[in-house]
Amino acid sequence: MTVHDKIALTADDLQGDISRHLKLSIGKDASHASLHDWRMALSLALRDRVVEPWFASTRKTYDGKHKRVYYLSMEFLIGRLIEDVTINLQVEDMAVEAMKALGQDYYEVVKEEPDAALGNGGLGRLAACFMDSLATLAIPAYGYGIRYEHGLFEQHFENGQQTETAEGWLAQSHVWEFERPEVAYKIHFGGYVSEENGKANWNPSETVLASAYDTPVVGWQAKWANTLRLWAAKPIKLFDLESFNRGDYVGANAPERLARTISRVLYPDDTTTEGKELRLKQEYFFTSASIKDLLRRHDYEGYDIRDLHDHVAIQLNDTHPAIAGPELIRLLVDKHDFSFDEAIDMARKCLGYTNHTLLPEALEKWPADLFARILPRHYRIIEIIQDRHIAATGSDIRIIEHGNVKMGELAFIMAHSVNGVSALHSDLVKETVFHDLNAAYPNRILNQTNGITPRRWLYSCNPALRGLITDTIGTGWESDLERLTDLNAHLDDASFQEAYRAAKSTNKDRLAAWLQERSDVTLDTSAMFDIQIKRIHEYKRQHLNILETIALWNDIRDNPNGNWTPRVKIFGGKAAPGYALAKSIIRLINDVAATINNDPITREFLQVVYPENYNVSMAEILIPASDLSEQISTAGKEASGTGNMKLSLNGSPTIGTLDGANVEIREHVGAENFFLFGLTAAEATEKRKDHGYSRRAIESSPKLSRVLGQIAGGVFSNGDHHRYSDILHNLYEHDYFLVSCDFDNYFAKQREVDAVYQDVTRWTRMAAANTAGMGWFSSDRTIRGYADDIWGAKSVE
Ligand code: Z16
Repeated sequence: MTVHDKIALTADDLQGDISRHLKLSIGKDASHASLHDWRMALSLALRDRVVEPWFASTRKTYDGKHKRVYYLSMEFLIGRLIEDVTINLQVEDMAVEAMKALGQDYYEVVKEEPDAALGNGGLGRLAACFMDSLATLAIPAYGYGIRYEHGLFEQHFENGQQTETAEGWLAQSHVWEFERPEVAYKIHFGGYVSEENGKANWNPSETVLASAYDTPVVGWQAKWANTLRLWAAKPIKLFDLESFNRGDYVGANAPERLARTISRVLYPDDTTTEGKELRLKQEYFFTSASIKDLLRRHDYEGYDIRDLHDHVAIQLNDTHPAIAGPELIRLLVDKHDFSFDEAIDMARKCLGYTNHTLLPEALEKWPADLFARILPRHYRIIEIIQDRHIAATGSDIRIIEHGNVKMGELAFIMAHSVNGVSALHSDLVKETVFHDLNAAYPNRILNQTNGITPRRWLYSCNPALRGLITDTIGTGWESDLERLTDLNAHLDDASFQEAYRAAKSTNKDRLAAWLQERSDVTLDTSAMFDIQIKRIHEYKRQHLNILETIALWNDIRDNPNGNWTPRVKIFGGKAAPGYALAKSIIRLINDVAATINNDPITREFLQVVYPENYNVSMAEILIPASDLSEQISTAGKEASGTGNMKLSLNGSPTIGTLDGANVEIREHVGAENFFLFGLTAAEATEKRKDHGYSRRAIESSPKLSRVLGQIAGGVFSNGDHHRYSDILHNLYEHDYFLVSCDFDNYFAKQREVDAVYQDVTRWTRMAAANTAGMGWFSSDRTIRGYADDIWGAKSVE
């Protein structure tokens, strides 16, 4: 049976469904329908086809009494959904044909869909890839998160400087979701705890309603579909009639406004936490609703609460939902008569925790007084967890320390399994942040190296390469990505190489056309496209990249008749609105671009472009067109990276450090197909002890000294000597991220890249070897690892 039989679909059916939805669901006549109307109609017609497999999956899970995975995440960075669904249902051709018969261009309609940007970066996108893999592997699962009214802010550049505006994806109706008004839980905050006959009783001062919205997530070839359930905050009382009657019309709306604030907006910081009351409320809001929901389902299915761990695996995506431990214990003790020991034991059997960073500023902690004010019962429960932990292990690690509640320690102690996201990162987790807890709980820490879904990050975003792969090794690789190693037999085959280059060049043309239309920028598509796309952060070192660009510009100017390899340096990424240095780096990149791009001497060799508002949809255009992937973080600081995987899979070799998953990527694609430079994590740690290292490194590098002198001299700032004093001061005086120490090594490695790029055969082989070697990085492999090692969950069938 093909997937089309399974979902009973032909192009004619689809066309009929689209017309019917346009008329009956959208209420529009085809002659008056806008692009937006067509998109709604197409989406609804596609959604219809997801419902059957979705129901069937729910039924099978229920009938087979299968264990369910609950993935709790503050962020799901989904992007657009139409293509996701057409790809997984394998109906792209049909959709194109049906829309054409209706006088519409399918691809124009697809482009009209706004991204669901309910995430900041890697962590949120990982959750979205995991949802795709869970459905593809037919593992019964729910994603639980927040239905933010405003996703990640939109980025604009004004005179090269980032400004932000609110994103508004929900201003139009989101046709992929089903509202579930009957699924709602009261979520409490504040108040005090009293005791009655030895039972704790929480008397909260504030209550909001968590109301469910479900989006089906269908897997490859519609084999299975799971649910993404997002919670929206609503008032328990819609309107304050008393205030209204008094003539206080603003006050009458207060309950509504207050409640909705909780799910109003995604916090835009990726790796710093601020300890804000609203953020804590968001975390408890969605975690509590999710735990109540899974307990209700367990009860509804008639299972004993004492068997919860046989039916439920809860994964905490970072510490954001770490309150799940105390919340589950609270419900078990206060509502189900468990003893504390029994409840702690049960919660631990259900919970797993994934750590995504070692950066100290990212490790969540809450002022104890704030925490105790918002969640008084949980605060008390955390004290009890801490006491039992100390009593059982003799460890002197505390959860509450120096007036703070530390969520990393809480998550660690409450989980039966703690994992890092790359081999190096997991080792460092053991050696650093959780050194002592690792000793107290040996074998609790394990590794699950991140992965990416090949359906979106190859099949869907790169039709040219998809076609070549299938022509070369047949189908099946889409859900068994390690079959890409079959490409290795063709790496030296001239016709394969030519076809591989043709695919890359198609993608570069597509990017060039997109940029021309969007920003009126013209790209030289024969130049190397050198791409760094990710959040802007000091540890990711976009400044290292732009400093190297300036040094290269100097060299070209000094010797304009040299044998230069033309390059286009492409940057993409947002800075957290409050992160001043990251914003300075953005401005510097834009200032350097303005100077260099207008230089007639270097123009044919070097161009810098930075399209604003990088997001998932933009990544889908940039990644397939990339020739060189910049993964240049200070070793020991990038937990994994996942953009590194997407670029390499799409035939873009890496220039990078031994950091995060770069280490494993290099092992899989072969050291000869990876441009390695820079200090190792251990060397970086040593270097920092070497007082005055950055000034010395700058002084011993003529190229770097010259570049910094130019910046200080106002070459890129219209003579303004102070515009970049923050960056310069940082580099000379601290340079914690070792830009100065890695600079010369990076510059030299880039010149090696230039030379190899001129050897077309060698370069093509390298790029194709990257594609062939990356199969292991499918998120299907990652999810199998979690299912086997952490969840004890199985594929159905
Ligand atoms: C995030 O995206 C990551 C870590 C973190 O603490 C918070 C956020 Cl929002 C990233 C890591 O920086 C990255 O290395 C990793 O690949 C990604 O999480 C997924 O694990």
